[in-house]
Amino acid sequence: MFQHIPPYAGDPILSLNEDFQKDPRPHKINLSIGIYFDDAGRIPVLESVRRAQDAVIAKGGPKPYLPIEGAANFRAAVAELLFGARHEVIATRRVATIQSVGSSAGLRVGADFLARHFPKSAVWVSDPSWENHRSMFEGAGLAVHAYPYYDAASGGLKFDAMLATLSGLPPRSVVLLHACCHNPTGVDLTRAQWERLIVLLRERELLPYLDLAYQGFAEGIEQDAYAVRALAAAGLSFLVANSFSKSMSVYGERCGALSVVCPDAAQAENVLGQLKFAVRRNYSSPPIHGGQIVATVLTDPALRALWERELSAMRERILAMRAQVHKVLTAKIAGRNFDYFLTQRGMFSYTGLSPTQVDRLREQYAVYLVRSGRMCVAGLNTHNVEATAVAMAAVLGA
Ligand code: KET
Repeated sequence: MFQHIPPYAGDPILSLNEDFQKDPRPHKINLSIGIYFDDAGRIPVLESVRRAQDAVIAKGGPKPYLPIEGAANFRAAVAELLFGARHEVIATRRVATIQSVGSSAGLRVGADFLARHFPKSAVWVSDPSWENHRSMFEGAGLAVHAYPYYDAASGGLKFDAMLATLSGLPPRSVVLLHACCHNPTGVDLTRAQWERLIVLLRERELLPYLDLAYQGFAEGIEQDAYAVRALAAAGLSFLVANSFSKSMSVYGERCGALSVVCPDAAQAENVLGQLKFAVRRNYSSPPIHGGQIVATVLTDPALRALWERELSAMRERILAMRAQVHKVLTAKIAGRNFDYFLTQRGMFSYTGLSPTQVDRLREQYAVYLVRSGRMCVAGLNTHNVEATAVAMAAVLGA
C-alpha cells in the first residue's frame, strides 16, 4: 500500500536538532535550533511560568474543549500584549485574535485563510527567511516569492532593493515581515525604515503579515511590538502571528496566536468567523493547559513583572555571549571583522560560514549550526563559548 511513499527529506532545523541529540560526543554544542538555553546549557523553566502553572493546577477544574478560537482570557491578553492596553484597535473591536497551537499553527491558519479569500495573491518572504515560511505558505497552496533583504557584503539590509521589489507588486500581495529579531540574519529594519516601508505598503495596497516569534529578545516587550503598533497607527489592515515558545520558554506547550487587524468591527467579526472555519477543519480547537499558564503570566501583575525581569535577563545573557564570542574571535583571527555578533539582534547570528564550513564544524568539532550559517547565540554559555570560537577559527582557516 505504501510502497510509493518516498522517505522524508528531513527539516533543515528540526532534523539537525535530532542529529544533535543522537551525537554521543560529550563536548557537543547545540547552536542549531532557536531555543534559549541558560548558562548551564538547560532550557530554563521560568519562575513566573512555574508559579502560573502551579496556580492553574491548583485551580483544577474540568478540561472541556476550548472554543474554536481559544480561551477568551488568553485572546484578550494577547491583544493587549501586542497593541497595548486600551489601544484603539481593541476598543473599536477591529482586531480578530485566535489562540493557536504555537505561532506555527497561527501562521498556517492565516495562510489557509489567505489561500481561500485572496486566491490570486502571492506571498513574498525575505531572502533569506525562516525555512518553514515558504513551506507553510506553499503547503496552503499559495505561490511564494522572495524579496531582497540581507546584504552579505555589508552584513546589513538591501533596503532600497527591498522597497524597489515591493513597490512593483500587484495590490493585495502578501508581504511576510519579521517584526523583530529577523530569523536567520538578526538584521532588523530601523524605525525610520519601518516608516518608509509602511508608506509603501499603504500606497501599493499590500497586505502585511507580521511574524513576531521573539518579542522581548531585541530591546524589550513594548519596544519589540513597535512594528505591530506602527502598522496599526498607520491604519493598515494586516495579520500578525505571535509566539510564547521563546519568550516564556514554553516550546512544547505550543502557545501562540494569530491576530488580524481589520478596517472595522463588522469585517473583524467575519474574519474571525473564517479563521474559526479554518481551525475547525484542521485541528478543531487549541489545547487548554499551556494557554492558561500564558494568560496567567500576562494578567497577574506580580507574575507579569517577574516575567518581564526574567525575559530581560535572557536578553542580557545573549548580549553577553555576543560580546564574548566577538572578543575571542577577534583575538584569535586577525584582520577579520566579527562586529556582526554585536550588531545583529535576537537569538541568531548569521555567520557567513559556508555549508562546507558548517559541516566541518559539526563533524570535527561537534558544534552544530544550521547549514545556512545561522548560529543560535542563545546556545552559547560561559563553558562552551571558548571552544566554539576555537572551532570557528579553525574552520575559518585561522
Ligand atoms: N516564526 C519564526 C520566525 C520562528 O523562528 C519560529 C521558530 C516560529 C515562527 C515557530 O515557533 P512556534 O514555536 O510554532 O511558535 N523557530 C525555531 C524553531 C523551529 O524551526 O520550529 C528555529 O528557527 O529554530
